[in-house]
Amino acid sequence: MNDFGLYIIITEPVLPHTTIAEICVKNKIKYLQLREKNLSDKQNLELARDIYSICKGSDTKFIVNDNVAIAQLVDADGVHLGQDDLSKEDAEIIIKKNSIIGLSTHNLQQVEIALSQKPDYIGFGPLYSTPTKKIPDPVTGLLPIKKVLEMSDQAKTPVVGIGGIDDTNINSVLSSGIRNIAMVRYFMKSTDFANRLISMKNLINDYQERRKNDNNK
Ligand code: TZP
Ligand code: MG
Repeated sequence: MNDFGLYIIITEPVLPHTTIAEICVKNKIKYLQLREKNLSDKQNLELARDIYSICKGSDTKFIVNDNVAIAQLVDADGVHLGQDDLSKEDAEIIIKKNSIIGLSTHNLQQVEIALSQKPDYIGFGPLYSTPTKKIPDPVTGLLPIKKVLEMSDQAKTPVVGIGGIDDTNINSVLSSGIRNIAMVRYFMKSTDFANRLISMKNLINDYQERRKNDNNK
């Protein structure tokens, strides 16, 4: 299965959106998502165009949150759909063939339904409480992770843990078995994004390497 480590979501960053995108490309972040809920479609379209032009041809795939029309207009690599967005099936009618589609899930029932639709990855959370979502789903905690990973491994679909993750709880999240991680505030509310990104990327990679070595013993 293609686990990828860090997934960066841009929401109200303190740095310019384009700076965030440039740093992600430089550090070969696999997925970069534009998630701006408080901007107009016109503003989102402009941002999406700029970010796409930075990601184009790089290792960083550009994903648009919610808005399938904007994804299609800028030729983005994919879309991320929540429980209240268009279904994967409907989105596929609109967006280009072979687009990456990620689905949000917040409980085991949603995980089962999402996996049956064969997305490219699923998000699961909020693992911890978070003010980033206006109407947050109930906190899942780490207890369901074992089951979520069993289900997603069987479906050969990567899971991205999300919600309230930062430098204080990242080790617990990794210990739960989660291998892909999305964070909004920890990265977006810091002017030190580049350094935070590099240290977090290294921390996750080192952890995965140790786990691989332990499994080979
Ligand atoms: N989906 C579940 S929690 C969340 C989303 C988009 C927000 C995560 O933001 P943060 O700031 O990393 O807690
Ligand atoms: Mg959504």
